[in-house]
Amino acid sequence: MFTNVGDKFFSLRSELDYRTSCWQHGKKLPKLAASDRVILDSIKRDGIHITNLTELGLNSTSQLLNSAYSLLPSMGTANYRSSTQNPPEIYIVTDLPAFYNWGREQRLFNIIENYIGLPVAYHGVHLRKDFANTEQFQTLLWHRDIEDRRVLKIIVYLNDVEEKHGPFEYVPISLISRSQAYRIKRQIKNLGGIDDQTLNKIVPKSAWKSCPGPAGTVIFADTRRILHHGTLRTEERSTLFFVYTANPPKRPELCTHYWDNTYPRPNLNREFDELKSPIREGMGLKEEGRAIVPVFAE
Ligand SMILES: O=C(O)CCC(=O)C(=O)O
Ligand SMILES: [Fe+2]
Repeated sequence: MFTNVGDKFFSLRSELDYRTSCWQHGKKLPKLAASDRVILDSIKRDGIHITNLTELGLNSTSQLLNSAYSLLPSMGTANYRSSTQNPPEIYIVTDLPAFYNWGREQRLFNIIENYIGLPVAYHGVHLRKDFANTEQFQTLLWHRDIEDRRVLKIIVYLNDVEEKHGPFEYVPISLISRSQAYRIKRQIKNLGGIDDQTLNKIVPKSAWKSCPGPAGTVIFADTRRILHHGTLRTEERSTLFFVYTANPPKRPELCTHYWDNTYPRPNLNREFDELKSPIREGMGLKEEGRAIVPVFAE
């Protein structure tokens, strides 16, 4: 009982500190161009904004794509068809400048800082290939991410994504009532994630919003606020995931898999010389200008 009261007090205190910090930081938020404000307003309102690389027009995009497309052929070379649950193949590419630098473009950071309302922690980048599956598991189940109060992911599609490639899918915030939200929370607490059949009984499939799109589609999503998953697919899907929270996040221990050894790094042989960074090893977080970024051992 005392622990319970202690926990409640701690959580109230931390909520109060969070709100105070947001209020204080509100005066320091960077100004945005009108087109970037459209992105911010849409993430604030809906928890999501969908655009594409051309529309964003960032200078480092061609380097990002050259690097991603040179690494993709080395992924998913095993025979994956034999199992009903094929987990994705993920490369940590956080310490490769072509990937890292795209995700720290100042315009992106300014949008994200305005959204999160606090100094930003940029946790890193995954290059990811998802395979055909017949059963829902891991992020194919409906869930909300739990690393922080706001978790902003930028997802870039590297191939055309139709229904058969398993697009990102979510339930619009405005279509979930309080009682539905309560039932969803309980199911996630009990099961970790919800399959399509179970969610359909709480929020009908007609309300779900799938996000197909051509290669180059860019999805800004607050994966904490929106109930989401990757749809079951019959064909491969290749993507990049860039991940940001406030600094420090509420659960920093859950944010390390963008730079620690949870997933492999690509095996860079001579062909990939231009991708190599002089600094390779993930070491934690440091402050750089307005933002907190992972640091790498020299
Ligand atoms: O695979 C997807 O589209 C969603 C992955 C996911 O749930 C996440 O990165 O938070
Ligand atoms: Fe997620």
